[in-house]
Amino acid sequence: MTSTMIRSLWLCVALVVNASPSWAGGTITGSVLAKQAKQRKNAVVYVERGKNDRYPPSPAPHIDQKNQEFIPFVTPVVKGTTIEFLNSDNTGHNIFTPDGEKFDAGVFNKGETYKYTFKSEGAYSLLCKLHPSMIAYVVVLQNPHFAITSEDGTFRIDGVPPGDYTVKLWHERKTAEPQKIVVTDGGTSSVTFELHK
Ligand SMILES: [Cu+2]
Repeated sequence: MTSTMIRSLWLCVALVVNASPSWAGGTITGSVLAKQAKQRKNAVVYVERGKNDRYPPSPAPHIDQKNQEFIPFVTPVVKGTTIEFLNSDNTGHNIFTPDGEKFDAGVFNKGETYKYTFKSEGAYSLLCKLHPSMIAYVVVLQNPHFAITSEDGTFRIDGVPPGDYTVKLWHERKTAEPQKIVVTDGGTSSVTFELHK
């Protein structure tokens, strides 16, 4: 057997191993409909209750402050997640939230960080006492089956264990009816949310 043949054989073995079914749950996709196109993005679509009672925290999320803006605008996390806040501006910033658990990071400067662990589910607005135009949101959820809608209002949540779920939507200003769906192993379930007041 030549070395080329051996290599080809190995390639075949690798392909067969890769092709074997290894479904890791199903997919939830869909879109958000809104009269104003710009309202379709930055909504959080999420599974209300996952199959477990507890989930590990979301992996090391950061929220930066740059050019007097919080980046990103919306950060969904699993309950119990610690978010690290950064300041990349040459000016000092404050972060506080009047919502839920309420916290106030005081003022911190470029290069300094502040960490906060979100213990209760809910949406928290983030504000800065020094710059009233600054706003962002942290949406604290029970489980990691969530997605943020893109510019065109579409979203995709992969790896959801099979089962019956209620899918909900969070939006800065709008609401939408929760949707019931069934997720199957390897299947794709579609949901459409219509935004209203
Ligand atoms: Cu600020």
